[in-house]
Amino acid sequence: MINQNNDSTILTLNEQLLLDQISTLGNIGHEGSNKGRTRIALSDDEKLGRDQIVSWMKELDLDIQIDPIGNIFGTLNSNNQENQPLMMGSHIDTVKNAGALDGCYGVLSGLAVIRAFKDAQMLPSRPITVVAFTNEEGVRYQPDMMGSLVYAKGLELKTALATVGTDGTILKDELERIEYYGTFDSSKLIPFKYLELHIEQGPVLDSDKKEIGVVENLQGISWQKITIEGKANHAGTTPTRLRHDAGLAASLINVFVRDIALTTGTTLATIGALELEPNVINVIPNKVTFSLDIRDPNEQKLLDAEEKVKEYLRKLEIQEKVKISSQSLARFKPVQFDEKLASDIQESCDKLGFSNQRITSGAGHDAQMISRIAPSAMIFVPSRDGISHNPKEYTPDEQLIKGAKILLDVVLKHTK
Ligand code: HGY
Ligand code: MN
Ligand code: MN
Repeated sequence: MINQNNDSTILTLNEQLLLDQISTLGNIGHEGSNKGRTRIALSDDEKLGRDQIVSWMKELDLDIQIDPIGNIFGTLNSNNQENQPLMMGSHIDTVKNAGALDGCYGVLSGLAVIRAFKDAQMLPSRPITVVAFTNEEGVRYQPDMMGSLVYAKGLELKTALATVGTDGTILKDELERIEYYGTFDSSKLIPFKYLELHIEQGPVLDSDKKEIGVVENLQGISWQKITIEGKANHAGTTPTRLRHDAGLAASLINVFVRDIALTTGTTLATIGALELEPNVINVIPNKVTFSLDIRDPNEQKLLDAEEKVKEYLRKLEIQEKVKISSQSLARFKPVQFDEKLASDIQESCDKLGFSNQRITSGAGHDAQMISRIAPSAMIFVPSRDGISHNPKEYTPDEQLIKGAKILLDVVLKHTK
């Protein structure tokens, strides 16, 4: 018997199974004690995570497809197969020493929504697809949000496949090695709408004591790799005036970008990865390579910050007698999400009685790429103390369930 009235009071989430799956996936790549888990994109541990997602999709009897960048699509068919799918997604790759929720929560909640349809023996009015996108974090292969960017035609597949990782590996080789170099032509699967449920990863909802964030926009992101070449010399015999100190120059750049952030009050700047050469205690570094992550919700301010950095690098070359080069790794403008879908989310919060507020996403997400090809929006739940990209990332179970209930309610609105 297929119940066609699709009333959310009949559809219920298997809450415990969702929480159990978050914990099971969170154990894959776990490094023990308080080190969290590490599932860098296309690594052996991430393959184990992928295999786990695929097996849970099989349990739900979904139509599973892998595309040539390794995106994993699981689709619940409907009685109107010709309708475009309602899509939910996120990612299961992580940064180093990560929490259990970033990305995984959204993918597993998508599966929980589909499970609610299966448990109630309800066929949606359109297919429902859950996607785990490849390489959202961009830790090993830049840019980040790579799988969703290729899917949204913002990056050529062959360019992505040829990407050289920070470890010297070629992305396509690794995709083949973990057996996720798929053949599915995902350009045929354009979503009707896209929803992504995610932890906020910042402090706003937690400090404002709100249960749900209705994400209306996402800030601009600029990633670059900066290389400084100086001159190695003896730490004990080289007078300061004769130094070509690449390490010093890098430190000055860090202070400079912090000043930009303090001046605008909205720009954020981070040097997250840095390598000194020869990296020994008594040698002035002759080379430093580091990442520079600059973000701002306002495109003009982001452009201004990039311009200021460029000018400062030229000035520093003369001042410190070093050579400085920079290579762009990722550049995404701020994104406005679909207002109709955002108000659907807000309406569901009000109906279910969950406190909520509009919010800007500080983090990058696959939704920002999918918004190029379909109306997209995001639902946030609070991160305790705003902590994320850290094993201490935490959201209470009851909060995770509230987020999944909103996801289910909004999906139902579009699949009746
Ligand atoms: O960098 C980001 O904001 C995302 O986590 N990839
Ligand atoms: Mn994420
Ligand atoms: Mn992340």
